[in-house]
Amino acid sequence: MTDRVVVVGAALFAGGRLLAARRSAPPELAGRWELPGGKVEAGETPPQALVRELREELGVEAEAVERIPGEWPLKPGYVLHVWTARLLSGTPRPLQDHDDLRWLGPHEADSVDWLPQDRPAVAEAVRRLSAL
Ligand code: 9L3
Ligand code: MG
Repeated sequence: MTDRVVVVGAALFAGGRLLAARRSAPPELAGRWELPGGKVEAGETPPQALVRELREELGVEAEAVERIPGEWPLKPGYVLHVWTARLLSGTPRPLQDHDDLRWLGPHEADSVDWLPQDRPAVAEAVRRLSAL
């Protein structure tokens, strides 16, 4: 096994819309939009990491629903996995690593400048959103 790090991103759905988060750091990613999330830590499952990251980054309680098939390479040694997620309580606020949030309807998903690695999963998330 390699020591590949899984980064989990959340396609967080609420009210028929998908949450997009604009990164404020690091400088090379600042201003680009992503599915919020972060690295799975030792001893965590990806759904547990997703719950923790959304609590830390957005101040909300959420639960992972299902994985969007596929994985996307990030920087060397890192891969992105994406899970759909349901908002349980709270209103997302950009507490760390983000400086703006937007709830996007299915027809607005292309209105932000997504990180390239997030685009395939965003496209699939929007398909699922449209089918809800
Ligand atoms: N990343 C890409 N797309 C995402 C997320 C959550 C993260 N949807 C990339 C950005 C960083 C790395 O993964 O290079 C680690 O993410 P974080 O822990 O800084 O959020
Ligand atoms: Mg993060």
